[in-house]
This record gives sequence, structure tokens and C-alpha cells, in this order.
Amino acid sequence: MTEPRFTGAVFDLDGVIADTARFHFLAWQRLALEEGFDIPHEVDDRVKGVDRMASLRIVLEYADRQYSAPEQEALAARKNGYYVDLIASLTPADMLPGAGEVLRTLRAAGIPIGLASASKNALPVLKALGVLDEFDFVVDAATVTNGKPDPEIFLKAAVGIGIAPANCVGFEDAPAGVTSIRQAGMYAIGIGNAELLREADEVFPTLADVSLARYFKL
Ligand code: B16
Ligand code: MG
Repeated sequence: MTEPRFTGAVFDLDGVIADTARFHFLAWQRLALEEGFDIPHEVDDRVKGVDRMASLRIVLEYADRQYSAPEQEALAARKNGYYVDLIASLTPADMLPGAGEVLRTLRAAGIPIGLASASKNALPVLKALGVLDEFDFVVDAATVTNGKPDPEIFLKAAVGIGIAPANCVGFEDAPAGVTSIRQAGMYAIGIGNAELLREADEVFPTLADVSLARYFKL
């Protein structure tokens, strides 16, 4: 990359801004154990960026029996209750490394910032972390018809911040989310495991490792 050419930024939440992926896993594990089965740790990666009902279907691959549609609705609601209990203790200390600094720097540079999270709990999480005001637009996950890896959520975020997708950088920790960013026509920066996020244009361990000046005019 020669000179900074992007004018908008769109972030995923769980695993990029907020250290909440572990809470999703704990809530699914509690549900599974109550139902009489366990889930392996690899489920942690498999449900990243995947919406609630699709995540449940992954979890139920490890169950000993079939669950009807109404039973699945009830299970998803129960898991959400456990997750909501876990995030009640969230504070600004639960921001992932570099997240606060990156948001403040972009904001100071006048770069519009969007959130593209599959989570229907995104607003309370942003409030608990104290960063809701840093975002110009938050996509309401309830209005998204096709979840990640479909590009819909990142495209909605780009419309929301008023920047063409080709001029946006998308930040994601999940393979499904990276696909969504690429399909939307944005530049994809993966946060986390480079092996897992091979499809991204670049991957960094955390947001603290991203040199913003390479992408944005600060
Ligand atoms: P909820 P992200 C995703 O958030 C999580 O990574 C994924 O594990 C979760 O199932 C999904 O949100 C739905 O969350 O049950 O709270 O609506 O990574 O897209 O910010
Ligand atoms: Mg994520």
C-alpha cells in the first residue's frame, strides 16, 4: 500500500472491539451441559460471527437427539439469557487491545465509523464498554436478512456511514465475517489467527498492531 486511500471504517464487535467471544462460548457450553452433552473448544471458532440460530445449529451437532423448531427457539432464548447475564459485568476494561485507541484516532481524524455485528446485543455491549458514541452508525442485526458470510451487513454499514464500500476498511475476527467484507468490496483486515483468516487482505494479532496511518489520512 503506497498512500492512505480509505475514508471509512467498519468494525465487527465480538472478537474485534469487545472481549466477548468467550462469553458466547460459556453460554453455549452451559446450555449444552444442561441438555446433557458437551461441546469441544473448536465450537468457539465455529460460532464466531455466526448469528444466534445458526450458532445453535452448530452446537446441536453435538447433541444426542433432534430438537423441534419450537424447542430450538427456546434453547436460543435460554442461551441468550445466560449471555446477557455474563455481559452484565462488562466494563471498559473488556475492550480488546488497541480498540479504544483506534476508535479515538479515527474519530479525531473525522473518519466515519460503522459497526457490523451479528449480535442483537451489540448496543448494550457498546454502552457497557463506554464506546457507543464513537460510532456514526450501528447496523441493527435484527434488520439483516442474510447473515455473514453474506455481504448484506457490511453493505448496510457502508450506506449508514455514507462511504462507498470500496473506500472502507472492514475489521473482522471471523472467517465468515472476512468473507462478508470481501464480498461487500471492502478492504479486509483480519484480527486474530492468520491461519484461520487466510481470506483477509492482511491479518494482525490485535487492533493495537494496525498502523492506521497506512490506510487513513490522519
Ligand atoms: P447474539 P460479531 C457475533 O458477533 C458473535 O461472534 C457470534 O458468536 C454470535 O452468535 C452472534 O454475534 C450473535 O450474537 O446472540 O448476541 O445476537 O462477532 O458479529 O460481533
Ligand atoms: Mg466477531
